[in-house]
Amino acid sequence: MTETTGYSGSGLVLVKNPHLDLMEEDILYHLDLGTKTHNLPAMFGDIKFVCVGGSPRRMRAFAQFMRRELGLAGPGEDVADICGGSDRYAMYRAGPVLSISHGMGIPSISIMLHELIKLLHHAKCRDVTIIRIGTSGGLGIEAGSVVITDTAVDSSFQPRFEQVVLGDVVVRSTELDKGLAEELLACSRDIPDFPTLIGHTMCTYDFYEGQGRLDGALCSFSSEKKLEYLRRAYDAGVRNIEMESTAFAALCGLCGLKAAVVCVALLDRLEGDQIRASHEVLWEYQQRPQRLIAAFIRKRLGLF
Ligand code: R2B
Ligand code: URA
Repeated sequence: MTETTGYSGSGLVLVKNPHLDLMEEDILYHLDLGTKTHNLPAMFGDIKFVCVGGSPRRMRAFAQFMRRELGLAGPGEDVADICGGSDRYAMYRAGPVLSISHGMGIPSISIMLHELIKLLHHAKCRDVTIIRIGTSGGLGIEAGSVVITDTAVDSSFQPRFEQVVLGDVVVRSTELDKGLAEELLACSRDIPDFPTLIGHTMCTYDFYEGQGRLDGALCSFSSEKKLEYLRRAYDAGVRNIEMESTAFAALCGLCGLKAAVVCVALLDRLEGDQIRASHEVLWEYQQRPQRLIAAFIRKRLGLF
């Protein structure tokens, strides 16, 4: 069974679940928010940009950075974790920007996205752009390069996300918004100090065997087989590998959210498996997608 992407002429977020209307209260358990306990339209109704990324610390730093970029940061001011009552995810606000962590892998990002998308729906948000900013392994590209995903593909290089529902496999499209990807690439031209490119992103269920690494606790293939697989991925258009993009693209697409994935490559997987760069270098790499997204948001808000 294949499902198609959702469109909403009103700019509202589409939740495709008839049961939600019948519920008296919706508890967003992992976010520690709810429709009865919180005034979601007042708290979130004016959100226009949602940025998600794996690590709580990085998403906090991003919110602080965005507050400075938007001229909202008072001296010594800190950002508060909106999901402070839950230690699963962290959420921060910077004006019209929401910054949320999603943990590692598809199950973790899926749970967060179900609750985030319902939150945006309950809050009656309109015209929201959602961007995953993350890290990845590069493929045939220089470490530190930033990849804007045109299509998220699975480990067979197919643009699909398979979700098991009641024991059946449901296949979902992983197309992302091409116009948004081009708009982001155009913004990158104003940031010349690192390379940015558009390419396919391969999403896997594992960091080690699933990404063809030779350095996990288990490995049953040779170095030649690994390189043959990674070169096939490169020939199929894959320029980086990470662990959330197919589920992110599928869920956001079905719910009518314009979505993009922007990840920095921490290494070139054709050259090795271990991430050897220093903490300082890695921290600077992780700021690159943030700088690009800040430039994009500032441009969208007319703050050149
Ligand atoms: C990128 O980095 C993490 C693994 O180190 C994973 O969440 C991903 O997609
Ligand atoms: N994240 C991944 O998923 N893979 C890498 O190689 C690096 C970061």
